[in-house]
Amino acid sequence: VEASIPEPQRAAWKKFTPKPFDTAEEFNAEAVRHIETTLARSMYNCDEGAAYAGTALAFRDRLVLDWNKTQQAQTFKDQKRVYYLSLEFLMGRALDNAMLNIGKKDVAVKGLSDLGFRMEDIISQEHDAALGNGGLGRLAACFLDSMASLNYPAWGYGLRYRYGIFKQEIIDGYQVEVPDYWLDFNPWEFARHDITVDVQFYGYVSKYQDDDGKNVSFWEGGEIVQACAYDVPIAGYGTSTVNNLRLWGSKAASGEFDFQKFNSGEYESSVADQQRAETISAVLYPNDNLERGKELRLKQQYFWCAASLFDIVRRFKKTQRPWKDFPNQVAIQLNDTHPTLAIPELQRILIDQEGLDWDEAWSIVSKTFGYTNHTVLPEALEKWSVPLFQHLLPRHLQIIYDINLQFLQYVERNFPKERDILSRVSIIEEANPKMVRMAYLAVIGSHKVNGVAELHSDLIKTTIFKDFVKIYGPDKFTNVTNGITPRRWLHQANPRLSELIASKLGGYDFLKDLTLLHKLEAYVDDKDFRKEFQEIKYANKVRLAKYIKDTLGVSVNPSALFDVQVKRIHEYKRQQLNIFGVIHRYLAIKAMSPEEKKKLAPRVSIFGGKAAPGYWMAKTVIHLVNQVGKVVNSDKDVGDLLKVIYLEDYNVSKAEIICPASDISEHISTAGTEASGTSNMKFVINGGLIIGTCDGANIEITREIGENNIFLFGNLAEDVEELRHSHMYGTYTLDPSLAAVFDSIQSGTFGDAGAFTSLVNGIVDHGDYYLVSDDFASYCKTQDLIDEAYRNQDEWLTKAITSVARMGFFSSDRCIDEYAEMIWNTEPLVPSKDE
Ligand code: F55
Repeated sequence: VEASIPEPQRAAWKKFTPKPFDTAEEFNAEAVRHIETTLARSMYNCDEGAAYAGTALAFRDRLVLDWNKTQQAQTFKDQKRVYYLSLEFLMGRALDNAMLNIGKKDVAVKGLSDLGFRMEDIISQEHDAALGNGGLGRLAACFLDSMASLNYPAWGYGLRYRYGIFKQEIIDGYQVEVPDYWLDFNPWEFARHDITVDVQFYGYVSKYQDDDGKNVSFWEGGEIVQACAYDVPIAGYGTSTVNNLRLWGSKAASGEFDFQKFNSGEYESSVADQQRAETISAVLYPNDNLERGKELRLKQQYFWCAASLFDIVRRFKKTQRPWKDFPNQVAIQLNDTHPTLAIPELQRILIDQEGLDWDEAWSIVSKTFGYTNHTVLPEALEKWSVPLFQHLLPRHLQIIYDINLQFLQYVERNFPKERDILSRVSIIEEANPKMVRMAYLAVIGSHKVNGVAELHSDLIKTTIFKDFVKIYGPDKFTNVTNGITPRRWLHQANPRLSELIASKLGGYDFLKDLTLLHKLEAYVDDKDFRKEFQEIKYANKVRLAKYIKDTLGVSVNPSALFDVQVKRIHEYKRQQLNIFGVIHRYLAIKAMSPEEKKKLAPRVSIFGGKAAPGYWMAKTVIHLVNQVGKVVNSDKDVGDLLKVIYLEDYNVSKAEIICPASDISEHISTAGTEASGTSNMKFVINGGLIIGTCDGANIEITREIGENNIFLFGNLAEDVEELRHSHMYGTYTLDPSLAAVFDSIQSGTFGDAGAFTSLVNGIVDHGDYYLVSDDFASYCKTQDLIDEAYRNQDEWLTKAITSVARMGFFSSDRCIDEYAEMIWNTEPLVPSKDE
């Protein structure tokens, strides 16, 4: 590339390349320049918001220079790239991460204090980028961080929602949803108005014969919506690699207005057309683990897949390589089934537009994609009705039918004696209406399918994809256990702990190689280290206690045991089990003598998380937690012994305050339902212990940290089916302690009993699908063990330190290396120093 630019231009360019700031003074010069010129604000008008903007823009300048270099180097080197397709990227705040990755935070801290600002206040000015629901979206964000940090040439592709996940307010104990308009000021995105893709919807398919007499299909008519690229730089830690996250925004194809309509006086309808186009990327669907089959959601999926594929193919075609090289140059990872349309879309491009024949095209397609499954819950498996498909994407439906035909013929040849297998594995479910099973299409169109923790990866092979294991053999299915980025979830969230670790390990190398944490075990008996570790936990709890006081007006004792469950509210995650346990504890305290009370460890039960707006049972759980809090927190008999807190609007930046402040966190899903869980990892790496079921990554966490360091309880996944069956057809006995809890609810202890009947009846009368009653005794007993263990602070501390030391496996860097090796077949591109 360098050589292709004539010498005089190169020299001129080099001469004027901006020189990034180095000192506090140079930082201030940049920040003030941005505030005065970019923002057009004067010093008298410089509040914390403006100081945030100035700081962000100063760091952004440094980031962009490395970004340009990285992208140029990746183009020049032309090796295999990874494309991570995800409808969700739950990024959180960017500034602190940018400062960590670029370096120079110390310089900015000094500079800002000269201007009269505290860095903490400036960082908290930033609005979270909340383009995701929960674990799946946050995993994508951790993966971007790791791919950049490990120098993989990788791009994320997603949607630029105007509204991210709604903001949750708790009003009178109920969840109220408020729109999250987050784009007011976003210094981290670059609108690429020159990078657009026209995306087609509706229309019909025509058939022609080309000059060689070959039948060709062509998708015509319908309407066009334009995709516009917005790029977000993703900086790696300890490297100059800056990757790209490309988010597509939708707008009307003709640009501003339909001028014909505009001129003929149909002004309103031309504005309406434009708004309809912009609706596609307007809002993130707020359901996690539930698919509701809305047309607009399918439009979002196709819009994003078509724009991304066009972009990827355009980039490949610039290299002028033959098509057969495509899978050697491009790896596309599908984050769940949401981007599955990319499979028929690539097949369509190759056959309808590039003129390849079917087999040639399919061989390319099926070598390009990998599919990650995140759930076995039946209600979360995506299905789209055939009539809707036919209407919106007629050509894709044909291609899916053709893929299905080829596949079923193959299955029939290989399993001629199996009667029912064809209907079981068909992409088309023979229901009324017929449905397209997206997970099956994803399996058939990918060369690898992975689950996200060992148990989950085993489960998908024996349940939802059992037949496919028989058809393709077991090697198509693999496991990549989830991980988290230690940069955000250890260093940024818990700077003091990170510093303490660095002081013992001789530097911050562990942030790049988390397995180095094992060296901490040598300090488990070191008095000074233990004291410092404990003080840090306490300080983090004081910080959370202050946050609780400031936001809710409730005083909690930072010496109490902080028991935390923060995650999306879902029946399978069993927040109801937790709150029933809290009520059980409350009833016990009410019955205690003063002597007994003295022996009990004070506890703060902290809940947080959003419920999907249409998920009534989840909203009922939120209501119950708040009602219990109202009663318990003002009960003089209880005092400090128990407080119940509902933290409003749980999100990434709040998680960064909460995770370092827990003693115990709850990961208590019905065994076999939580694919992995990732917050379990965030809590343990911050020196908290876990109460959990044998589910998801809890199992591997136990294996790594040792079973003495985790509080496991409850039935095993292998027994769940039989238990459910016994509820339905056997004699069902409710756990007696749980019955007492229900009595207290139904007698109105926590307000209007009628509000909670559906919650109680689901367990008492409707089969207790999530086994709350079956696990209740075991759960309460384990909570008692926790009380006892917490009384012995010395042993508790040993468990916590030992656990941190053994968490090295759960870095998302390890995940990314596994994906690269097993699925993507890609190598890092190490940036050259001299540039
Ligand atoms: C969002 C939309 C739909 Cl249609 C379906 C699912 C989701 C979603 O948010 N899923 C999700 O967050 N899944 C979680 O993925 C995590 C990362 O792999 C897992 O740790 C977690 O167990 C799983 O529930």
